[in-house]
Amino acid sequence: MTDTAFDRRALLGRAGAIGGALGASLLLPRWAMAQTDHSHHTIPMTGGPMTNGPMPMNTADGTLSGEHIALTIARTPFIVGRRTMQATCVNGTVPGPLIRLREGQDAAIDVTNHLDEDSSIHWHGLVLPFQMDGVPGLSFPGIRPGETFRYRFPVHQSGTYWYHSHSGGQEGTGLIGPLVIDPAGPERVASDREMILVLSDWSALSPMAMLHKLKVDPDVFNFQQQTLTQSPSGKPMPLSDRLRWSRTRMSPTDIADVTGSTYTYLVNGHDPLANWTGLFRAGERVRLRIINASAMTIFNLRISDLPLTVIAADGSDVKPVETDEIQIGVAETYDVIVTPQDRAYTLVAESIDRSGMALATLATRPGMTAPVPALRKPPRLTMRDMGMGDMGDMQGMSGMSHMEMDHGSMTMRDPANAPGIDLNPGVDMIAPMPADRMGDRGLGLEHVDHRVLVYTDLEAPEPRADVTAPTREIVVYLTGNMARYMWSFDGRKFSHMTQPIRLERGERVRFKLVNLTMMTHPIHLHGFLFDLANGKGNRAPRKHTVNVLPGGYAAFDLTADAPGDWAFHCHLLLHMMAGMFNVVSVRPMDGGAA
Ligand SMILES: [Cu+2]
Repeated sequence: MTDTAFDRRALLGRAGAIGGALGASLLLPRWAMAQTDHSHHTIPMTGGPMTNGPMPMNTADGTLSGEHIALTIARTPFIVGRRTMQATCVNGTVPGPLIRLREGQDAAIDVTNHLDEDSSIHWHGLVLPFQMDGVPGLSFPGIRPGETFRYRFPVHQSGTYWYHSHSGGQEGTGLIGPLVIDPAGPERVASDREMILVLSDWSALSPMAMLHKLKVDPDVFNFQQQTLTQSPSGKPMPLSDRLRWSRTRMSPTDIADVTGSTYTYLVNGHDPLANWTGLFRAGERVRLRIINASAMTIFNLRISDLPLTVIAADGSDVKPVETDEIQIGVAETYDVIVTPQDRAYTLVAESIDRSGMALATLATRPGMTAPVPALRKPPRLTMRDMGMGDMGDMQGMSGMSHMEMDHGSMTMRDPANAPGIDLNPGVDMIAPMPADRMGDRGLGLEHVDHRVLVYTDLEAPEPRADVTAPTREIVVYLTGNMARYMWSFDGRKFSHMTQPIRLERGERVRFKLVNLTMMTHPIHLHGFLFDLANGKGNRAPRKHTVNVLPGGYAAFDLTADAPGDWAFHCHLLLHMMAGMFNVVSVRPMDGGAA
């Protein structure tokens, strides 16, 4: 379907204003619906938007389990607010059905494509043969219209994961769903109930249309942009600062490039007014499986008056750690335990730029609500976010510009600060002094008056023998030009001419991801669970996606034990589409072929 047709549908939906009535008659998968039966162990939900009619399911509650699973990809009407739009979805719902596997089983998943374009499904965070990874043009040809592809893989892990299309912008139009793998033995941390919370962002604009608009005007979705005569603190901005901001061609409020001006933020497919509600009994230990399945939105998640005990990150168990707020990058997952009392709680997932929020309620009875906190003030970039190390923290912005003016020694685009990158118009900024930011709170959470999870809080529950010292370091620069909406690694936009990152099979390498831009990028490597190099030694936590904060770096180690070609990219969909993507190629393959 063309973008034009998509928009016309959206307009018709708005004119019709039939959301409420239609919503009640359509079905969500059981896990995503309001909970009405307290005896049921899995998920909650109240009627909100809906998608289409019932589809064949393996189990009574719509969860798909077992050795053989069938999925169908098709276009389906989807209602957000009062608008009916077309979604690309799995088995008729957005998000798609819960796939629940068990560690140790073999999975055979048939995916049939009923679209009029190619499609695919990638199993995000699963370690499997590369031919089953679901990236068209890399791991397989993709699934043509009308065809069925059988994914077959052994399940060697457990935890909370998800799946999504890796074709065009389909993941941004609804082709997402949760995937949970139960451990072969008991869970490390027991709970009385679980809820799955799929966070996503929804727009009437297709990702391709967004990309086009952003190429024309990078601020098109930014309705919070300050005038450039004001400093980030709201005080009049000295001329020197104004010049510097304009030289870096960036607004200090450019925290997210697609915002609440076009996005509605959803929990389990429900917009904030639908108020998805999860029911529990007072005193229960409730396990929340939180998945950020957004296309473009990093969320700050918190539940007023309820501490969050994080027990897993990206599917892998961590030593339980209590916190109050989590910045969750696109594609990350967290499992947390909460022990709510006999009342209602509001779960808030605020977009990183604070232009909107996804909302849900946890309650002991249907219909209960709790106050919804106001959106907090939009965050401001600090000197540390601009890659000036700690200087900004000590001196503030005016101090910095003083130094710059007095000494002229620190520039924002000195190639000596990023050896090896391709310096071209796609690189508008080179952070001069990127700092290790794995112990830093995410953007905008620096000064909130409660606990915030940072990567250095994460630690494997037990020492691991497979965490050893790397023998080689690979530095990857995250680069971009905001004004032209160009995104790349090392200044090179992905194309068939790009050299892959080559790893020798079996070698142990460190990836150091240096963010030369002023945005947070959630970077994902397919095919591996890597060891976050966060100073925990042999208790390094395993992850598949890492937020790299602006002007800083993050690092992880991995053993190149999975031969094949693996996608490596920013998980902000439009950044990936714009070129922040490369291939990690591990050789030799089995049989010794290089
Ligand atoms: Cu990015």
